[in-house]
Amino acid sequence: MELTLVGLQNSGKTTLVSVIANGQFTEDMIPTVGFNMRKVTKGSVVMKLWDLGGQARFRSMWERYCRGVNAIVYVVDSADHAKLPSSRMELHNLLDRQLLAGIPVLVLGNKNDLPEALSEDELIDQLELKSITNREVACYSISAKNSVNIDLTLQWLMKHASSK
Ligand SMILES: Nc1nc2c(ncn2[C@@H]2O[C@H](COP(=O)(O)OP(=O)(O)OP(=O)(O)O)[C@@H](O)[C@H]2O)c(=O)[nH]1
Ligand SMILES: [Mg+2]
Repeated sequence: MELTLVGLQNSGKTTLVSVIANGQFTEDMIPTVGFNMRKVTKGSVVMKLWDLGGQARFRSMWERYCRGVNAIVYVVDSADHAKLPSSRMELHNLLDRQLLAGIPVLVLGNKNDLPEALSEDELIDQLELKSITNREVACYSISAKNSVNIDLTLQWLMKHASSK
């Protein structure tokens, strides 16, 4: 199974990969330059995770690394209200690409341990997820830091492992 993680810088993509891989949370993270690839085995499934840089200068690569994957994981910092409009714009921009048609998307509102974090329903609203009707979309509120809803996330991903 191949997955690509995208989303704005500082949303917690690399942190999430490391939590999925070995349960480790680190406060001091280095922004991803370009991309990282990590293979993680869960049960009988080998997941190939493409973890892309979220800074503006790397966003033009997102489409290329999303082509042909089983699912796109779009990570949002649900406590960073100021960045939500640009997060919404980048998400819809990406999903408008013809070559990515039909690929399921899992939107993760990360950092739900922070008091100002938006709920799932608020994220669905703010990111206009209801307007995406040409593919499967799910949205979970998670905390990579406290390992909240990581099991739910993995379940969703496993469900899409064999759907390609
Ligand atoms: N409070 C809180 N902080 C988190 C959580 N997940 C990640 N962080 C912090 O958010 C910061 C950014 O995390 P990264 O994983 O580097 O973010 P990224 O999305 O990979 O960023 P780029 O590689 O630049 O795109 C780090 O300081 C993490 O410790 C979380 O669930 N809760
Ligand atoms: Mg990163």
